[in-house]
Amino acid sequence: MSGTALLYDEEMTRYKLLWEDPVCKVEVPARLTVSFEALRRAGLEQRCERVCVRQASDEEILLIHSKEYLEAVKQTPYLSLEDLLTFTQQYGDVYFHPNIYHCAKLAIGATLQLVDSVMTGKVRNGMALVRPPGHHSQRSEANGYCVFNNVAIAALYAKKHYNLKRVLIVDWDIHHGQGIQYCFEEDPSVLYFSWHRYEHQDYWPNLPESDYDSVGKGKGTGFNINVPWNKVGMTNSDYLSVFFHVLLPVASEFDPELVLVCAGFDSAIGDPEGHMCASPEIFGHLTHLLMSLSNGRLCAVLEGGYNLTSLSQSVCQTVHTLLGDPTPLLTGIGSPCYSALESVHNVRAAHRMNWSCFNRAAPVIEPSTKRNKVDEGAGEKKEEEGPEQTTEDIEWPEPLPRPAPPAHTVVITSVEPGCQHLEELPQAYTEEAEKIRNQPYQEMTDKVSLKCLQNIVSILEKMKNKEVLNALLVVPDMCVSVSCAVQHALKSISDRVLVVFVGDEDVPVDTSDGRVLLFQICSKEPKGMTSHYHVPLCLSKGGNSRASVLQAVLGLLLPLAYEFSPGLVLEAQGDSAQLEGPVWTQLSSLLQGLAQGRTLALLQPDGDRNMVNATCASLFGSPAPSLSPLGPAPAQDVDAIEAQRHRLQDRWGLLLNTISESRTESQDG
Ligand code: Q9C
Ligand code: ZN
Repeated sequence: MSGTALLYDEEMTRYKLLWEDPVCKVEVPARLTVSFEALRRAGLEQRCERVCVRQASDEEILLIHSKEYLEAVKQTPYLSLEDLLTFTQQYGDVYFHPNIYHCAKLAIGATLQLVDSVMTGKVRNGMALVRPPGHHSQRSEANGYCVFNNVAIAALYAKKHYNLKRVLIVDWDIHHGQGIQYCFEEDPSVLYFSWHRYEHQDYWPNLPESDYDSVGKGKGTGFNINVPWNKVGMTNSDYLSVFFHVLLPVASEFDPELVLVCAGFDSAIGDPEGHMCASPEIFGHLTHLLMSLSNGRLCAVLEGGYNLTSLSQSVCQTVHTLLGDPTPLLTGIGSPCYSALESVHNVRAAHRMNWSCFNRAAPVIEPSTKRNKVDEGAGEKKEEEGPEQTTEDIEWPEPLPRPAPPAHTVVITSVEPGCQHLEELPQAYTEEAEKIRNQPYQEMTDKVSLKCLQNIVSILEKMKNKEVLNALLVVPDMCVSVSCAVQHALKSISDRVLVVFVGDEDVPVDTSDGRVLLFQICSKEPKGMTSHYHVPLCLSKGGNSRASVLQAVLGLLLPLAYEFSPGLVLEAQGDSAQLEGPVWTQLSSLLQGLAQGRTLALLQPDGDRNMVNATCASLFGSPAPSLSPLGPAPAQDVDAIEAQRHRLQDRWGLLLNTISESRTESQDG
């Protein structure tokens, strides 16, 4: 099952602000037309399955909204301009137009059509480009440009029609979707995650309940996760930090059956509302990371996004990833800023009793970020805001195209005579393979090994030339093969190679010069560990516990890897590897966010045939199967993970998830 749905109807551009209102002037029809046009120009619209948009029924609207409110909105097409203005003024930061009710019904209908397409297996994922947005609207209230709560309705609709028990809503819009929070606060079947510009409650909608300590109520305790941004200017690193250290661990533990994304792009650079600095490419990565959940069932629904350039670029990045195109390179990933780290720390602390992935989290820092606001107010004058135009003048490079190489995945499962192999190699590569074999591995003189090394060199060359995206090789001698692949990759592809090795072997790669980062999941306590580029992680039974491996991958490996920024990922299983197939597949899928998807996977010939098949599927872009039930990670595994974090976090700042006494605000930026 594959395919990406796109939902769009020009009718949703046919309403606009009819009077002067500086608060609403950014919410314009062009938001949709430029996004759609950008998808077209990039050839993305043509690659999606166009699904038609319908109107929502009253019954569907009533899943969330009151009868009285629906009836009131129903009358708006017949109001005079003056009455429309009066009607509008009962609500906050929103406007009505004679055609907005029609558009709002289409926005819900498009969202529900998307849910149907994904849940019936017509497509794997998709995006709905809609206006008006939804996440601020409440049971009996329009708010923040929103009339009906598209995504909240979709969550209940999905539960009702597909009997879902767990739905995850990820709200990456820069505003708090308080409307969604109110809907599901007491509902443990819908996990709502939102990050939002907050500035200690100084930013709209200025609610105390948008802070990190609103964790849900009653049975829903733990199922509402708020990450407040207390400063503007947050970057890709800050966003990734929250994904790795907050959202993804909880989402994996929750194990949703469907992911709905409130895809607002006012959290991107250049947005006049958000004032953040994350690049459009980050949404390609956020999308990729979320596709590791729910067997890839993901519905992205447009919310905000008011800089037309940034918006349309971000929409394209999201759709590229939904279609399976190689992820973009991110540069300059590292430590989150102090304020972001404070938020990460506090939200983990607030949820430490709710999720076992957080059970080691430190308590809320003192003075709390709530009190900072009070202190600031009482103390010296607030920092000068500067003119509003500061982020509107900002410039950023246009995202690069994300072409898919002609061959997605090369698979070579045998080097026996008569079996599949690559075509004849240029003389130079044959010689190089011979040389590598002859250096430390003279004992390996048989033809099979030589052929195998030649295949490795050849495939790496094809990756470099962008003829091949990724590859799987079954190799007779893992250590020689890893060594050969690393040597050739360093020479030919990139000066940074990430090696992820499962097993207890002494991996023969040189991690002394910072060009190779070796992450090793093993079962024996490693000897010395001094290098910041060798990360041996000893887990019980070599990674027998799904929860441990996942915690290590999300909280340790991915932050390290994104900061290291390799040009190639080498993933290999040695003799003693004990990872379960689904865990390995999940790992492999997540790692494809690195190195623009350039992955070389090496497996042993005597290994599990299912492992080969599962690795192939993952490299081809199939969604990884979910890992439930996760269960809690054994204490000694968490000890091992935390020991590595403490050893490495001075060098690799994206590992930080806690404010320690040694790090103070003054060290920031
Ligand atoms: N200067 C959405 O993005 N106005 N709604 C905030 C702060 C309301 C945003 C004013 C912004 C509503 C869907
Ligand atoms: Zn917004």
